[in-house]
Amino acid sequence: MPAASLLPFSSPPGGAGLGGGGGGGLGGLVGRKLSSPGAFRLTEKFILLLVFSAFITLCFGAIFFLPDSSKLLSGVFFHHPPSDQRPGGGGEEEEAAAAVAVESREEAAGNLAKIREDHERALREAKETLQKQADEIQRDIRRDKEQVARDRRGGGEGVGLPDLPFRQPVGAVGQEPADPDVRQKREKIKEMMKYSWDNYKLYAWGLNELKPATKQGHSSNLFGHIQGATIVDALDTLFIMEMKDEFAEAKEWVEKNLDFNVNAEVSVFEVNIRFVGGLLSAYFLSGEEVFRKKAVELGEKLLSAFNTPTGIPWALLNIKSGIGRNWPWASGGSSILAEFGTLHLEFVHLSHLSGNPVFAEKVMNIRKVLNNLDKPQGLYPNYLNPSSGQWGQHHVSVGGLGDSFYEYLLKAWLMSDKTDEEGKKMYYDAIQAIETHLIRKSSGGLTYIAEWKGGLLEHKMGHLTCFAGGMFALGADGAPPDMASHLLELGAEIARTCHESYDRTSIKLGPEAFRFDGGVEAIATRQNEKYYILRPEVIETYMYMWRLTHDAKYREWGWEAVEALEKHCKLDGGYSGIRDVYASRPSHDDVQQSFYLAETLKYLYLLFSDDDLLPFEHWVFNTEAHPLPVQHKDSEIEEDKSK
Ligand code: DMJ
Repeated sequence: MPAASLLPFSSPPGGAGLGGGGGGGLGGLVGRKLSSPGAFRLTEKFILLLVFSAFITLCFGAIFFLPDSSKLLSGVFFHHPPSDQRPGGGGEEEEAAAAVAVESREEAAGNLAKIREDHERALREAKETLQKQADEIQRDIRRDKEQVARDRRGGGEGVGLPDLPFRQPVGAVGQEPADPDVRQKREKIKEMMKYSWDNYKLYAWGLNELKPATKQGHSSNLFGHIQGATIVDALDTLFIMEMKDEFAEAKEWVEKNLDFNVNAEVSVFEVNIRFVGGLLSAYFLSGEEVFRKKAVELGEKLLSAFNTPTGIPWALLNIKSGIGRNWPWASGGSSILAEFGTLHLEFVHLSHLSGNPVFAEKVMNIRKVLNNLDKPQGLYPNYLNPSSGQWGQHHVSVGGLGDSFYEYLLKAWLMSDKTDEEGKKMYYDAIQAIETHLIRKSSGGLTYIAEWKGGLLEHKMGHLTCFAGGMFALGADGAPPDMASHLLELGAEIARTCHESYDRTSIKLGPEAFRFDGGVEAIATRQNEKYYILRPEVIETYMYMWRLTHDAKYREWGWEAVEALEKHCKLDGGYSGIRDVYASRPSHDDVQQSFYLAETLKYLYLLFSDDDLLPFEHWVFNTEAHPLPVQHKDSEIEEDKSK
């Protein structure tokens, strides 16, 4: 999780927009009775725009049309009448006086030129400020107009969507595996899902997550006051496991209770990958319109995050006021690469589903900003300032703070049916630089991905980084010739290293980060890196490696993880993370993360399913394991011919 830090609640006051609240103010003055409050705001903004425009014109008039002030000033300020008007003209005295007068006039002219220059600069600055405000008002008016149009079509945000005939993509459901042993293991994983769901339902229904030890709800501040993270994150897992009753109750909760009209400061990244991603997948799998409507509604709320000088979005956004900011700990007010770089897949689909190109435009602009920047050694630092458009600290990571940026470049290309050449180039260029500067082999023969801090390597690999094994393997087919031959092998090596990090613990589940220095390999040495919070990345890589190689060891390793989860993480009230994976009697952190249902259990289920369930030619997984359909060139969404 790239942005794992705590988010303090400091919700800014609600938007005090122009004319908001009733028919007072300018809206009242013009005395028109309009049907919606949005229309009052619009009128007021038009008037303000007129006032600003008039003022700007006046300012310019002041420069160009007022009489030349230097002429006026020469007489008024310095009192030097021309020589022929002075008494007793002539003689040396007079010449000296004349010389002084000439000098004074020159000095005066100089002063006047300076005054004029200052005067013009001040007016120019005032004009620019006013112009900026006028632009903002114009943007606001445009937004309000769109909202009024939506309201007229009936309802609130996200409604009035274009008619889109639903065609279920290939592979939304799969066949039963033929092998009884595999079938049984898959059934066991489905039981684990049912256990997680039932306990969540019993103790934390409608809240974000479950505390399985104390049997109560857990609210993460990543979602502000948005509720139901586990429900939305679990929807598609319930669907593909054919847990129909549970899917129906989840859908009903979304219809009746999922509410984005809350005064909530949220993590744009987390809300996008879990809520937007979860709703999109639920729509593409089931065709239920409520999911499309909710996804677009939430996407529209997130758009305000892009209101920065560069269009690189804020990390945090109050979805009521539209005010954004960055994590206080992020280098010099920077946005985070893995956060702003992990919106692309969802936003491209949002444009398609809403008929509104704005979503895709926003994420394409992110690419533009990145492409215009110099990359140190071809690497992307984790921090980018959204105001200056400059990198913050030169820290590079394929784990936390960087990870899913790379994942989304590759998957954007795959999701576009391999037409997004820009995404492809950015991905393979980045991977080449990562191979050169970050990937190393330990003396014990384990390949790992180190972190880069201003040119120095830290020989540590995070659990989060383990997803990269699957990513390298997925991108092997289609890579430039000099990389294609070894990317699959690199994926296999990373899978092996990450398996070692699990195998070298007492509970056979791996730590948050492990090191390759101080005489150890693939072992956590710091107490604060020894925890396991039900993360999916290692199992994710097993799943990709299984699909791409059918090497039996990946299923064996996946099954080891199932047994460890059952033995050490299962409590009476659900599944919990572990504080120290090396302790002989592990203690529990008392959180059943929503990504356990969205990712860990889904990837395990897919590992023991046939390849016809969510096949890679038709689906890509967002970074929270929510499947999104490939946008095929020939037909927009391929029909499942078997239906
Ligand atoms: C998930 O929310 C996503 O996988 C994200 O990309 C990073 N980490 C967590 C799970 O570990």
